[in-house]
Amino acid sequence: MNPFQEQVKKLFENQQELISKVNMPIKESNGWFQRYQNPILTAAHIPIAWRYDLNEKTNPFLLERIGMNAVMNSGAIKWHDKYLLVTRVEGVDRKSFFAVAESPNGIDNFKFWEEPITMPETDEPATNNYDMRLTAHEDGWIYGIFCAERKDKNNPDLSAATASAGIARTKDLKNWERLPDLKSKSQQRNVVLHPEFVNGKYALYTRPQDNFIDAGSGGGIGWALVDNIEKAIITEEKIIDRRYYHTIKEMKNGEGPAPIKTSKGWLHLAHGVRGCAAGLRYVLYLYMTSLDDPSELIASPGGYFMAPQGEERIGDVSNVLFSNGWIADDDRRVFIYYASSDTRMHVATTTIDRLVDYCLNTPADGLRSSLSVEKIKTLIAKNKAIGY
Ligand code: BGC
Ligand code: BMA
Repeated sequence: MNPFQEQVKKLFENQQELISKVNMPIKESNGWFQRYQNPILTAAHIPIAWRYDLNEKTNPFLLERIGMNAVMNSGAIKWHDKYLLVTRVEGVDRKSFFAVAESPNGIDNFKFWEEPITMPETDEPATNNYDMRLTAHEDGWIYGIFCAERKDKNNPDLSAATASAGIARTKDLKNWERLPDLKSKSQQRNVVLHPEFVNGKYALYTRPQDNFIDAGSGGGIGWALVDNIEKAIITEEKIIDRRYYHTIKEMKNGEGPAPIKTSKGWLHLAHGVRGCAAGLRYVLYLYMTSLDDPSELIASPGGYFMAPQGEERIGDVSNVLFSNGWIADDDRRVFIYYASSDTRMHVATTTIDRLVDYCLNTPADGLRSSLSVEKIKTLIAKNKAIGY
């Protein structure tokens, strides 16, 4: 082996060591979920062959030719007994694309498939595609709905952009059929397909917004029924999970992954955003809707479920947790896949029963300091009555 080949061998060995690292749970005290020691995917997990020209003649210095920046906001699905993420990979050129990574246990040993996804374009190609939500729909297709971002041609500001929902479907996660983007009167970034038909129609969770960044007068997470997914148009949209002043979702909120069906209702994971002196703070929260009408809110536990902690707080866009993927397993375990600070992917595990209990028994946000105190006093009295 010559020195070049030695160096190549080392690259592969180091990566193999990283990928095969066992991920151990960290003790959490609140019982809601379990965090794990290591991120499950980072830029360093991206295959060597996507980044390096491994030919000594054309790359004598063994330079990385295509730099990668981050692996984040990933859709998730259990597929042929494997835990699959459709990740958002971001290159050093700030372009995101989708790539599947697979794990045998959902917690570690995540490995990318051979090539990133080739996502067909529409007649008006997007500049950037990101944050795919996967839905195994009862019509037999797996849908991926994602944000397709384009330059706003009607606005001379160089940064002005538009966000619309790109829609694609697949049967094998390799070959994707692109459908027309969702037509909606407002911009849309966080659109998620409900897994079942509702009144014979496709149902979408939406997030109407005034412009590219601001949710503005868009009151929260929306709901819309669509006749034809191959030509999806929103004609009527109603708000099902509102934003409120001085809460974790004051500024924006958005549906995370497709909801999980439980005997007590649909379980939803979402993100909430508030503004502060340090910029926007993104946290994750839960809510539940009715089985009879998935657009009817039945539980709204107050505050956040997960917030950035320790090194999760730091990254390209600091102070952000974002999740667009979770898997409910046959044994009622739930794998929550979340990204921290637009940089890396993590997993947290819990169970359906814990999440439902959390939703139904965590007091709602009273929206005033004095009501927060009342909630605590009620709990103290309850504990006192049994001797604590
Ligand atoms: C970025 C997203 C971000 C959005 C709004 C996009 O250009 O790629 O990560 O959520 O802007 O800030
Ligand atoms: C958004 C999301 C994510 C991202 C977050 C923080 O609006 O759609 O892509 O994680 O901002 O930058």
